[in-house]
Amino acid sequence: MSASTAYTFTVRARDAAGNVSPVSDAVTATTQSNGGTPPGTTPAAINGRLKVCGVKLCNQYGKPIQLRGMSSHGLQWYSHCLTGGSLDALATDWNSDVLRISLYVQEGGYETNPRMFTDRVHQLIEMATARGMYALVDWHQLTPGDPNYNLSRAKTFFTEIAQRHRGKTNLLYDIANEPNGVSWSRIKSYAEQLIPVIRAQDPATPILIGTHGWGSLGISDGRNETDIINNPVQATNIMYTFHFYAASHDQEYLDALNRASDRIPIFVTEFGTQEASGDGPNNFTRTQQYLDLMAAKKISWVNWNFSDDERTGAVFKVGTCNNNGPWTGTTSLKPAGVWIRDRIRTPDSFPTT
Ligand code: IDC
Repeated sequence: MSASTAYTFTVRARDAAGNVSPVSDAVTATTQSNGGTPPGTTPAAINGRLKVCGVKLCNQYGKPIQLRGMSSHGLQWYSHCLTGGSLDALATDWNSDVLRISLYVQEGGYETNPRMFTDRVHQLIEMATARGMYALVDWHQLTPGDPNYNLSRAKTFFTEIAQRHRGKTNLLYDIANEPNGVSWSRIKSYAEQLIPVIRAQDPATPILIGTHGWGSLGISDGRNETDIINNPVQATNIMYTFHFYAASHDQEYLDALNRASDRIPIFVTEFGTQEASGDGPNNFTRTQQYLDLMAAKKISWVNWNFSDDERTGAVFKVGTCNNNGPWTGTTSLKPAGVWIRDRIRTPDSFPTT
């Protein structure tokens, strides 16, 4: 088709559970061919700018949706797993809606070279965008666990990210991975200092806030979601994050997610099918219970992680990244990778048990 050929096409959006929407919901777009993928057929093009609506995440038409996808490993260690080929596979073989870009702050991450790491995040946002995925920018603070320790770094980083990318409609900002050893009120204070700085650049991108007890809604600290419900962050278009590792976190955590998601907007920005170490045996039965709950409630999720480290939770076999693939299909995948790829690709094949 020539570059000037205009055509009309109709896409039927894949919704939360991966269902193709009824024709009445179909989006009709008229555009010009550029010889590539028709605009309007990718998750980011179909759903457009996201917005928190009540306790859900909604697309540009105000319809609740669920995003599913993968988190990178730490960019300081596994950046080489994020290539044109691997991200093509994530977008078109895995059918992932979202890439979480995991920028560790410590442990050899951002603080050691802010310029280089910020540039790499810019590049990965562009790579996700070119493939029609949402880009979830993860400020992966972890040790120390009090996000206030990195507040001034976070202001610098997010100011530049938000200023550069505010024209895009496919971003999400995760401002504090897994706060730990810190009270909810201190996390809230951090969020209320950082959010206005981001909003000054970018008023529209949803902002995700880590919860106490390593993103457990406080459960790992012997607390619970009422700390947040009774003292919410004073800002709009925000969500709270929940993380779980299915072989370590059982019914008490599942119950907390179930309760809290009726009261506050939740995004599961990280989970594993194995133990909290990201290693050890997979518990797929328990994970499926979480996935069923998240599908029923349209809670978006991101799995840890899209790398080839030696742990069971890294989806690729050791050596895949240095060999530059193969990235598609299942030959390079560990068991957790085979399992989670299926749930991202064809979630409806795994109905509630
Ligand atoms: C792990 C990495 C591992 C790294 C460790 C410390 O897999 O290579 O040495 O972090 O940084 C989390 C964290 C995430 C962890 C992951 C698995 O958000 O950084 O990754 N996990 O332990 N929370 C619960 C589990």
